[in-house]
Amino acid sequence: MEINFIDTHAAGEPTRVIINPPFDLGNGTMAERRDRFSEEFDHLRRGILLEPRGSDVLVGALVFEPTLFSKERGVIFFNNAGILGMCGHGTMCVIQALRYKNRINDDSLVDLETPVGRVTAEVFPDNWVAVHNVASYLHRKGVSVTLPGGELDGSERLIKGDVAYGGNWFFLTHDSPCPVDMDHIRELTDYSIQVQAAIRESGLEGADGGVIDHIEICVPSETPGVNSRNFVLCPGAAYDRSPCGTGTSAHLACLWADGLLKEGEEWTQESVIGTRFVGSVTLAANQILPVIRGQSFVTAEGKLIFDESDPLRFGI
Ligand code: PYC
Repeated sequence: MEINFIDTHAAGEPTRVIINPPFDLGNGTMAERRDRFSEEFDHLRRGILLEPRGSDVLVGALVFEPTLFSKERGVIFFNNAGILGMCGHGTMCVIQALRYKNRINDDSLVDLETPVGRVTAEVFPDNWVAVHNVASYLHRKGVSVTLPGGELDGSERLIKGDVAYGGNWFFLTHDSPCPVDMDHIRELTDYSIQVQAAIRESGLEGADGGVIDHIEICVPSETPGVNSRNFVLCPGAAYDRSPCGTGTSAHLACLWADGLLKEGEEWTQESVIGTRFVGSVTLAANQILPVIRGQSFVTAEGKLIFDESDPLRFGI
């Protein structure tokens, strides 16, 4: 089996884009195709992304071009651990891959059906894309989770944060054990994994039992003109190199709920590697609709080869 791919990144976070995947997920909605992908083709999710062909950092996107059966363009995002609801940087990457293949033009609006709802991408020159994300909201404010005792003094640590939705479920905290920068990636990752585990053990959930599987640490930025810097741990323990589109959406929803952001006001969110997205919110029918703007680039094009005699063809 062979699968054509286009590799891309947005603000440093990579996405492997597969346009019209050569395996049959049926003609249903993206939610139905997502379920079929995870039930019947999980070996391909692993094979597409994981080592030795890829790495834990890669996000994948299956893009379904309109057909006689479905007029909508659809997309399913996934990562090293499973399926993602939405993916903001991934949407920018999908748009860049479609643009590279001459399937869309600058200055157009592209609707995408995702398993969690419709998003629209506004395409601008110079590789810029604005993602009009799904409705985002603060679900629970000021929740505490307890981290186990540390090696030094054995005392437990209480971490306070908000639970918010931005297309995925986030626990957002301003409580960082160290500076949010590249020199502290290991510490930030270990800490966020502990927070993830504490959330799981506490039974804390998003609305309708949503799994809170992304941890976002937000601190003020020291860069002039930038509002905030974040570190985002994704399910699967890789950290987001970008400021995370869905994480920025969840953050904007919290800021709006706290009266710290007005409709239309711009918020510049910086990632742990120093790349940026610019976000804002609009309000419609009492819902917060985030718009996240960023740049993405194509880095490679090729075909994945699944050699039947390769025992590791479906990943490590
Ligand atoms: O940009 O929304 C995002 C995202 C989710 C996981 C990795 N990136």
